[in-house]
Amino acid sequence: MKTAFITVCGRANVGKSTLMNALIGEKVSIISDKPQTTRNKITGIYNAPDVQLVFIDTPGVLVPKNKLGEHMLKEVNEALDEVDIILLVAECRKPGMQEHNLLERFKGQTVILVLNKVDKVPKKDVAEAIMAYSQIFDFRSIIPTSALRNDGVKIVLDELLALAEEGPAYYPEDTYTSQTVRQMVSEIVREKILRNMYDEIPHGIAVEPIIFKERENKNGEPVTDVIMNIICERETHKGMIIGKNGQMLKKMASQARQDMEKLLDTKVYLECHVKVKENWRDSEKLITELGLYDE
Ligand SMILES: Nc1nc2c(ncn2[C@@H]2O[C@H](COP(=O)(O)OP(=O)(O)OP(=O)(O)O)[C@@H](O)[C@H]2O)c(=O)[nH]1
Ligand SMILES: [Mg+2]
Repeated sequence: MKTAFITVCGRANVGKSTLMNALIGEKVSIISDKPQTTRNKITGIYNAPDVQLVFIDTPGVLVPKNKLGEHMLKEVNEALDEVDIILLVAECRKPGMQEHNLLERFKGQTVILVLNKVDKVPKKDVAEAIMAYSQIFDFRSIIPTSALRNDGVKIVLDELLALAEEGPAYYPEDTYTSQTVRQMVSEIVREKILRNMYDEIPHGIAVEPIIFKERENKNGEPVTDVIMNIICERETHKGMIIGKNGQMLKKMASQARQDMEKLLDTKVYLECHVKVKENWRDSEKLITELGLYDE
């Protein structure tokens, strides 16, 4: 068996989660166009005969503005400990402060630089970025990709497979994530809020699973009952999330339900309740109560 532990890191919104999902071929991490979509270390597992690659997707590196931000940074730091290979994901431009700081810390480690979103820039920008990065760090390789269009992803995968070393499989060969179903279902709801809400609202959301239960309906078919609390930071945010006549919440819940039905392969009854917990992002007690970082 050949294996490798790979941490996917970089600044917020560069496409780390999109890349990991594309590498694995499954939707493991949620994705949105808002920075700070990923809040936890998320393990994604690539399995093929005699090889297992264990990826850890991480929150975008940021200067913490609150207790939640501190937890997110801690997740990045933990994911960078005892890892075999680092995938540094960046956009096709010259390295900025975040990238310089990370590379300073990666000295002597095996780092593959993924220059993502090549579909958005002229070729000359890609070439300039490659030049600029290769002058500041000895990368194992530099690979331009469009994770969104699945361009270059196979090259990254082949490079990782070539670097995998003899070792035991860490996860059963039929799993593609170590997240629990409850976690995945909560993340689906958060993704829909991130995609439909703007400004400060999406950043101040947490999703708390209240009930998650499989049963059979009267025709003997499997159904899953899911009840979620959507936590937001202000009464005004609550109003926007629910929307006029409840339309916004209904729309987001319907999008979430469809994803859950695909994930669980059962019919899903989803109920979402919106609650206000003022400034929960700055309260260690509320973050703990919400179970966002209990391990
Ligand atoms: N044009 C283009 N957009 C991309 C590409 N890869 C990702 N995106 C988009 O970039 C946005 C951010 O993608 P994510 O995968 O959530 O980024 P991330 O780095 O995981 O972000 P955080 O978790 O917030 O740190 C989404 O809107 C993606 O659809 C790409 O190759 N090309
Ligand atoms: Mg992410």
